[in-house]
Amino acid sequence: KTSEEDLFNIILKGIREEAKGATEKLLLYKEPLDIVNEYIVPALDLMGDKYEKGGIFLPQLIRSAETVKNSFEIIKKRLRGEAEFQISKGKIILATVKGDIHDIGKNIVKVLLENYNYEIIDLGKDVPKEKIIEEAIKNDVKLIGLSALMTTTVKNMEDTIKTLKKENSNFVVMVGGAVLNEDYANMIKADFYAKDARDAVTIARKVLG
Ligand code: B1M
Repeated sequence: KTSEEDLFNIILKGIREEAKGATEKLLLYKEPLDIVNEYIVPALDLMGDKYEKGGIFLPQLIRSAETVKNSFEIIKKRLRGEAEFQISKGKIILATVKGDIHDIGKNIVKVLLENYNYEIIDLGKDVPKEKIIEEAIKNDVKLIGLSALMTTTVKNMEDTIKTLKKENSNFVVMVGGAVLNEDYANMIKADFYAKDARDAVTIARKVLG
């Protein structure tokens, strides 16, 4: 019976209407971020592989992504419920770079950083470097977090970092996204590489305290 299937299979099959219930059940005994790491990311990785190999088509990938969105609604509520609501520890800009519309990972990072009392200015997805620089200056932001999921858009990430540093060498840039690793992040001159949302919090603490 589908209602008893776990979240992993619900995401694979794209059963949107069962995602919330399955997530609520998991939250009875699992930490919110463990659900992300043990169910959501592996299921999307598998769907991505299948899509790349031609085993599934784009509409199926979209349905899985929508299923994750429903699940994350519940996870987000739980994380927000745990927040301590103290005074902001500082502002951070988050954006998925130009040409890239993948924002599930960025949104997870956002909720976790908010949970640790950072004020997030979320510029969304497909964001041109000009917009990022404008907002960083306007809001007097030191730490800028960029996300990219495709080999083709890492180039835009590199370009954004270059322009940011040229504008103000004190800007600190952290990058993340499944297409990156530590070496690649160094190569494109990012200050920090975050492999997941927990890493992003560690970096924010280093930079902003
Ligand atoms: Co797309 N997609 N997709 N996709 N998609 C990938 C990235 C792909 C690898 C799949 C594949 O073929 N194997 C492939 C890129 C190939 C490449 O670059 N060589 C691909 C493609 C090709 C495309 C389209 C071009 C398909 C098409 O239209 N023909 C298109 C892109 C259009 C565009 O961007 N211009 C497209 C569209 C989509 C959907 C809309 C269906 C959907 C996105 C929905 C959305 O985001 N709103 C989608 C999805 C879901 C994926 C996969 C399957 C999963 C991505 C994801 O959300 N993972 C992906 C394959 C994969 O990654 N294995 C794939 C879960 C998420 C929690 O992980 O984003 O890595 P991630 O975030 C992690 C960490 O990386 C880190 O923390 C997060 C939490 O742990 N992190 C940060 C991320 N950003 C961070 C920022 C930080 C810090 C940490 O600081 C700032």
